[in-house]
Amino acid sequence: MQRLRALDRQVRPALLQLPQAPSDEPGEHMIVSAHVRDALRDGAAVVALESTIISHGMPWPQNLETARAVEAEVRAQGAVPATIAVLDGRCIIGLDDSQLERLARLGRERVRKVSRRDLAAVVASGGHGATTVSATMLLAHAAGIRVFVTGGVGGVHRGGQDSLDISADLVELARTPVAVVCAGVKSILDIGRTLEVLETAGVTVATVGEAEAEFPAFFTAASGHASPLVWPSEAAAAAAVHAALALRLRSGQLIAVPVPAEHAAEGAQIEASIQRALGEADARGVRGPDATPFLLQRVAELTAGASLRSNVALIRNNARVGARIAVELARRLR
Ligand code: PSU
Ligand code: MN
Repeated sequence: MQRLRALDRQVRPALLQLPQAPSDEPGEHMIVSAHVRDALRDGAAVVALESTIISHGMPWPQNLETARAVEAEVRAQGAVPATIAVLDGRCIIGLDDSQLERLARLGRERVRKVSRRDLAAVVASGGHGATTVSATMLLAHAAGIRVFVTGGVGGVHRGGQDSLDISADLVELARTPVAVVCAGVKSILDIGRTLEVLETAGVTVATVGEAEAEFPAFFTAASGHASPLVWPSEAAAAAAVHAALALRLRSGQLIAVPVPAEHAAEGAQIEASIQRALGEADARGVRGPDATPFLLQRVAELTAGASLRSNVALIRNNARVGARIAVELARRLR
């Protein structure tokens, strides 16, 4: 911490030139809603939120309820939420409530799951897209948003060393300077290999919590993998994001928030369900972009909704912590 503070003092002069405005021009296909634009202009805290979790990650109507609750948590901390999605071929940064409901009702059949590689195609076709962590990060960055809250990020799938099924989220974290606040990586993935790829890609990975904390596995705080860094507070996390911006690192940060003990799902039950879902995916040949939504849905079914309840509580908790980081970062940038 001491060293970080010294670093902060050294780089502070460089911050005077830090652009408040987006580093990449948004372009005609991107609409930044008025309340988000105003907040960014005023240097207020803004938190980006993704939309794949709404269309593909949760069933109706819990998806809409959760999306609204997450936005409310962000507002309660004094930050402005900006849920990001593609509607009618336009990238929208900061859905209003009717757009949020529209996206939630359309669901996975009528909304495409969109990562970076899919973005131009969905815009060109005038269709609807739910942005994954990768596409949400790049759009948030284009709009000038520096903090993004989600549930869990993608990673290296189990067996990824052979299939090379490695989420575009990891590559995006390597090249886009946005801090992604999440509850770690679900054990539907290979957590150890995910951390290795993040290290190779130069992504700062930290957990907000007690010293010696493990990198969390979404439903449980323990993953068996030490967290590369641990921040004792939201302020410390914000200081690291601030230093990375000042250093012009151009890479992102992954900030993990362990599940609060009272919301941890039954570890053993979840693990058994994950094993079964993985077996089913394999047997049915579910691969590629369909793998994550399939596994999440099957785990929710197999745990009779326990994983979904845990999921909702977790994301709200992430939103609270992420918004506090955004508020502290905005204060430092002022
Ligand atoms: N992990 C979760 N919940 C999710 C996702 C991942 O626990 O909703 C979504 C996110 O949008 C993430 C995407 O960016 O799945 C990763 O998909 P893939 O594994 O196909 O890269
Ligand atoms: Mn994949």
